[in-house]
Amino acid sequence: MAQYTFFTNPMSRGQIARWALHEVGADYATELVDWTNKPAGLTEANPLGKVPTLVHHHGGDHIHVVTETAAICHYLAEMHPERGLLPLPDEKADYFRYFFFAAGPVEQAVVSRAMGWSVDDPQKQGMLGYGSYERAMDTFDTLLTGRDFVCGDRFTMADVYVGSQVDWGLNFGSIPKRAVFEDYAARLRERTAYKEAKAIDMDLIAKAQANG
Ligand SMILES: N[C@@H](CCC(=O)N[C@@H](CS)C(=O)NCC(=O)O)C(=O)O
Repeated sequence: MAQYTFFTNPMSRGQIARWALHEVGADYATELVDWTNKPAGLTEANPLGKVPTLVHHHGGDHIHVVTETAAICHYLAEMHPERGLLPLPDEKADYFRYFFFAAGPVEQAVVSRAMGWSVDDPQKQGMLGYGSYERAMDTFDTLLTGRDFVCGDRFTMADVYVGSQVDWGLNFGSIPKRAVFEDYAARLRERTAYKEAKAIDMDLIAKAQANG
């Protein structure tokens, strides 16, 4: 049995987790999830029925379930420390700050905008974790300016998640096409693990489209 069972759908945030799996060289088996007929294994592991969901097999019946894409990325870095994707002591502040900023405010700002939700009242904006879409994007821009990666000049697992928000956002027009975002995404697209993971998901998407 593979070390991990990976519930995913190629057209989902599962693409981020697959990239993370390839960054750590994980031994994993993919369980493709049909939205209209979810496998029992998925809903047993994750009652929310969302992908990505990762089941870590420790031998025998002992498993650990990890959900939430950001948590899956960091968990994989923890389980495979030899890959050097965890932050060094001096990098931890940036690592966690950027990781959580991308998983919280950036994600909420982008999704809210996609849903057509906006709040103009400054007082009500104070209750939103991201303030406003414009504030969140300007802050994201400022955070990424002047560095190659989240932790400076060294790639870490935070870049898989933060970078995926940027990569996905540029492809789907949900974040602005600014040089800082485009340059960062270009650096990340050079990663071998990124290319391997995307090739698998693009192939699955092409096959699904060919089958109608
Ligand atoms: N907060 C979750 C969101 C996961 C999520 O919404 N996944 C979507 C696909 S991108 C999904 O599983 N949708 C199917 C459904 O809700 O039934 C994460 O970051 O992993």
